[in-house]
Amino acid sequence: MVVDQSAQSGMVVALQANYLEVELDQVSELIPSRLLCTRRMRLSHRGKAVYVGDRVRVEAIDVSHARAVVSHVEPRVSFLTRPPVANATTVVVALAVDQPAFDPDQASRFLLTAERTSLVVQLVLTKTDLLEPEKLERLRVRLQAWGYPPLLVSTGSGLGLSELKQSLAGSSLSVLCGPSGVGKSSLLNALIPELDLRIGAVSGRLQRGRHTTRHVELHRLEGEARVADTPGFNRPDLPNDPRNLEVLFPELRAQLESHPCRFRDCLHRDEPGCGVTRDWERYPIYRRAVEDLLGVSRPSRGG
Ligand SMILES: Nc1nc2c(ncn2[C@@H]2O[C@H](COP(=O)(O)OP(=O)(O)O)[C@@H](O)[C@H]2O)c(=O)[nH]1
Ligand SMILES: [Mg+2]
Ligand SMILES: [Zn+2]
Repeated sequence: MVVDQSAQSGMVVALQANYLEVELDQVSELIPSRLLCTRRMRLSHRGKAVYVGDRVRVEAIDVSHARAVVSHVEPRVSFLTRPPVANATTVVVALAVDQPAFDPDQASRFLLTAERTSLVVQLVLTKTDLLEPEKLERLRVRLQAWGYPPLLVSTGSGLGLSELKQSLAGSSLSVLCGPSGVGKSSLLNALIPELDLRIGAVSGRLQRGRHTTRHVELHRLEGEARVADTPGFNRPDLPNDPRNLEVLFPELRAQLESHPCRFRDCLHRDEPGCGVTRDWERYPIYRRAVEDLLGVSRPSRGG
């Protein structure tokens, strides 16, 4: 075996049982670009976890077996839980125009979770081939009013794929999330042809039970940009304090920026003199989220 003692830097792109798969920053003819790594004892002793997206230093590279040891983890610029991803810069929320039908409540659950990360949130509307142009335009205008000008895409017609690729290329690590069946894997396959992810109503890899835990893998686009296809990320992760909900709705955020509510602790419900308008589509969703956090009981639907 050939051991290269020089240290190299790279990024953890997948976890496999106790191993880390690391892609090296520097491509060379002498060293395989993807290495299966263990952690240096020092790291595992300190209980320092290493996650997908972590920037690491690897040493003791065994060139012939593509093995190495992770000796150091760089500080993270961001960290998402459920599923854990380090250093993400953008959250892409994929929602279908149909099949599954567009559902504003489900859409909002994903968008609120995405907003909770404080990262850039980009909305992508998939399967646009399934909707007539006028209806599609109406949906686009509607989502723009939510504060999310959507990228319209279709792997069927090819619409918007180059724009999506360009948008992803501008962010070093994008996390792709959205309900099952909206076409996330199809999109990644279209953008990265050598990928060949399983397509189906439910994620094939999970179904086969190869990864029973939530599993994330990073895929390289052009250059340094990478994208993660997340199997989960669909349970809303709401703040404990309802006063922190307003920042998660961009349309409310914008309203408060130009016309701040004069009450500092206002929840914008029925407070007399509250300056927030009620004439925006997601106001009822905002209000329900506030009430859920307050533990206000509502009559159950259908009695
Ligand atoms: N009509 C249409 N169907 C699509 C499109 N993209 C994906 N699909 C179909 O939607 C289903 C789910 O796709 P998949 O990529 O597995 O979704 P995922 O669960 O979000 O990864 C598959 O049957 C795909 O063939 C699209 O742009 N248009
Ligand atoms: Mg999938
Ligand atoms: Zn108010």
